[in-house]
Amino acid sequence: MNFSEKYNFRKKIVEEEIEKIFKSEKFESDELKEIMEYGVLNGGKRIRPILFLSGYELSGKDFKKAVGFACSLEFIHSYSLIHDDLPAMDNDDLRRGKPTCHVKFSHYGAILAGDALLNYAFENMLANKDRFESENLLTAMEIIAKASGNRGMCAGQMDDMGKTMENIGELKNMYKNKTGALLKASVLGGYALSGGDEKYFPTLEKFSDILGVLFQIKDDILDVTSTKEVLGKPIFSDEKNDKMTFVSEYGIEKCKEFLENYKNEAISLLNGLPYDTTFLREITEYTAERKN
Ligand code: GRG
Repeated sequence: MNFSEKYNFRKKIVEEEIEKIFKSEKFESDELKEIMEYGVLNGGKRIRPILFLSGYELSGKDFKKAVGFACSLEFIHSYSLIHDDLPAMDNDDLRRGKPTCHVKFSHYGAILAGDALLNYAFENMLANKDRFESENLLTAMEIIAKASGNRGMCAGQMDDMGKTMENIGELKNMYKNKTGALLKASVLGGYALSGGDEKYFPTLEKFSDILGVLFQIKDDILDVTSTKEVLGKPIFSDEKNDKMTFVSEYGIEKCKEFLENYKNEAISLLNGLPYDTTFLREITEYTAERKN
């Protein structure tokens, strides 16, 4: 299989699993279920669960065993997007080419669906408890819990919403938390769930930190070079919101240079691991070259 076949194979399996979860789960409120399902199953690259599975299979395990658990990363990511789109935050009407949850349903529905998805993510991780060593499961959950809250994504979102970035160091730190933390937790969480050798954690951490920066620089570039149709959301949103970005600070050409350098640095870290890192290398390349 070439890279896109491998990627799409995993994407399809993850999406089928999410659909299965929504079908089999008992929901107290059909209205809430509808909004949660819409928020998760309306497209998306599914890069976090796919990264999680790549971390899981790094030490030679079969990724299929971890698919159920991996869906939790998409639940957390989807909650963050639903809340990010709200009028109190980025106030976006379009996500993945479709009306955002609060536009299609209601503000309270979008808030509650986000809350429910975050909680359900952890319920779903625990639903997998008999399939994995308890210690590995707890370590993976700890990594993901820390990355999602005040030590990671929420802290980054808080800074993005309320703080004027004074310099590139502050911008990088905000991105490291807002976007990078969950991407990093996806790789490390998957590796931890597989019981991978702790010795290689620091290298994987460095790798996924760089992957997060890479992802964000590309996001900043796409915001000014892509189209609404391809991105599925408005372009020039950072400029509109008067936000400092890598592109506003350095310009597109310099950012493309950064992408190349970070990509090479990430790949050389992967080359230092005693595993088959082909797929993670390909994901890194895809992150730098993606169109949406
Ligand atoms: C509301 C707590 C809270 C956090 C929101 C992730 C986030 C924090 C906001 C999203 C804002 C944004 C556009 C960030 C840039 C990077 C990013 C996370 C893009 C969206 O993720 P993709 O590209 O989206 O993986 P798909 O649609 O493919 O799932």
